[in-house]
Formats: sequence, structure tokens, C-alpha cells
Amino acid sequence: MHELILHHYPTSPFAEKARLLLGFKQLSWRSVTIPPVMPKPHLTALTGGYRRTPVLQIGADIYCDTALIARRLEVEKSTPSLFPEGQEFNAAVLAHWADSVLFLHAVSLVFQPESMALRFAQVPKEFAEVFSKDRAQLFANGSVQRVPLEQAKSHWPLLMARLQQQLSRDEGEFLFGQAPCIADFSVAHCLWFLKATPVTAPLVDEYPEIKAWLGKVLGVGHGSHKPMDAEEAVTLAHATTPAELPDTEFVDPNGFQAGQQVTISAVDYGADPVAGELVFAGFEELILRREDEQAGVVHVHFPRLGYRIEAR
Ligand SMILES: N[C@@H](CCC(=O)N[C@@H](CS)C(=O)NCC(=O)O)C(=O)O
Repeated sequence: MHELILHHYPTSPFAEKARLLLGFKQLSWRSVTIPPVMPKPHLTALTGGYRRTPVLQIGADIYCDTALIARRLEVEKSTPSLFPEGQEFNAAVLAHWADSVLFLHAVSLVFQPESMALRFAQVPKEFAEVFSKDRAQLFANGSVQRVPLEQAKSHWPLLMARLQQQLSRDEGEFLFGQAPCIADFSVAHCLWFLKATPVTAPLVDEYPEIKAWLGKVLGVGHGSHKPMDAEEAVTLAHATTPAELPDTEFVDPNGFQAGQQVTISAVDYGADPVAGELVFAGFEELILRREDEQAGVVHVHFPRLGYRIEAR
């Protein structure tokens, strides 16, 4: 069995979500630190161009996007479950809302000048410029616009009031009962992001139920992990063969066929296309086979939801 390798960096909220998922499942994993801005040569040797954070590697199988990483970890270890029985739809829908709407509001609030000044107080001035250009580029080619700060400030109390309402029900300490699930981790990483500076932390701490709940979700921890070199991860992919493809039906309403040369890209932002052979299209997951000079033959996995397939 291959080790779970997470490619991530400490300050990334979606990486924090993935670390918490690994902690919740009490899994052991290897940690590869990637740069927070482009270029990311080792990561893109594995993904073929997908640059977002985090990415999960299992041998020569590369999983993009935490929505799919969560489902892959559920297969790796089914209990405790991220998708509570009978609430699978509600939990997945709430997670999707948090990863899109709530996250983009959090980004706008965290990126306000006062908060960024504190976040970047310890790093060279040039990096702040590089970072800001990189993030402008990240949002340049997708369907999503950044949320204007005034709008984020106006919406935030309402978003928190809705969350507080769900947490105030008598059905347990978490969003869907007595244990955290995918919805809790998706909301938590956005609020964890705000907690990082005293400018934005009050936007969470003003809500006592939310603050207490967040403490419990973050208390899950990250599981046990050991560092790995980025180069070692690429060499390992080269030395291994991708896992067998799922034996479920190939489904594509647009007529894409197994074996077809395509590109897959995120729809919302960070929409860099990844080129390869479409080897699997399931309800939840798309798999591209690509051959890379450094990483060898890899299977790159994407969620179907939020990604676009185009013929080459
Ligand atoms: N839908 C993606 C979103 C990932 C995402 O937006 N990650 C941010 C970091 S939190 C990112 O990629 N930022 C640019 C970068 O790291 O290069 C997921 O669930 O993994």
C-alpha cells in the first residue's frame, strides 16, 4: 500500500481542511511543503498544470481538490464517516456552499489592507507584491469574481447568523449531530483563516457558539505526519503504477469517450487546463492519464462538480 502524501503549505485554508480530514480519520501521512505562489515545478510535474492547494498523492494517483480528497479518504478509511448516514446530501451541499460562498467572503475579509499588513509583517516587502500578482492571476481566467470588501462586510453577519442557528439546534454539538462531518471541516477552514490576525478574528469570536464549535473542530488535529521532500514524491510517482480504474460505468452526458484526448480545468478560479487521456468519467470523479518526463505515467483525479472537460 502506498503512503498518503499531502502537498500543501501551512497558511492555506483548504490545506487546513485536508489536514483536519486526515486527523479526523486518524491517518498517518507524509507532508510535502509546496510554494504558496507559482511556479510550483514539482507539484505541476505531478498534476500536469493544476496549481491549487492542496493535492493528495497516493503513489502515481494524484487527487486534486479537497471535495474529491474527502471522498478518497472515505474510501481509505470508512469510519468515522465524513458523510453521516441519512444526511449525505445536506452535508455535501453545505460543504459546497462553505467552500465557495463562505470561502470567497473570508478571502475578501482576510485580504483587506489592515489584515494583510499584519499577515505580511514578517515577510520581505517584495513577497507581498509577488503574492498579490499571483492571486490576481489565479482569479484571471475563471468564472468567479472576488467579493468586494463592502459586500463581504455586509453579508458576513448574516452568514454567521445562519451558521449559529444551525449550531443552536438540540441535535448535537456539530452541524449534523454528535460528530463532525465534511460540512464542519469545510466551514471550519474558512473561519480558521479569519482567526489568523487580530483584524479578522473578532468576525468569528463575536459569536460564542461558533467560537466554541470551531475550537472543537480544530481540536481534531492533523493525524500523524512526517515530512517528505518534493523531489522524492515525484520520484516515487515515477517508480509506481497508477491504481486500477474504478469498475463502475463510464458516464458522460456530452459524449466524451474513454481514450479521448481532453483537457480538464477548474471552472471557478485557478482554471489552468490539464491535458491528457480521459480514462474514466464517473458521477463524482474524472480521471486523466498523463505521461510526464519527471513523474512518469500518472492518473490525475478531479471531482466532476466544478470542473470542465474540453476536447483537444
Ligand atoms: N476547490 C479547491 C479550492 C482550493 C483553493 O482555493 N486553494 C487555495 C489555497 S487555500 C489556492 O489554491 N490558492 C493558490 C495557491 O495555493 O497557489 C479545493 O477544495 O481544494
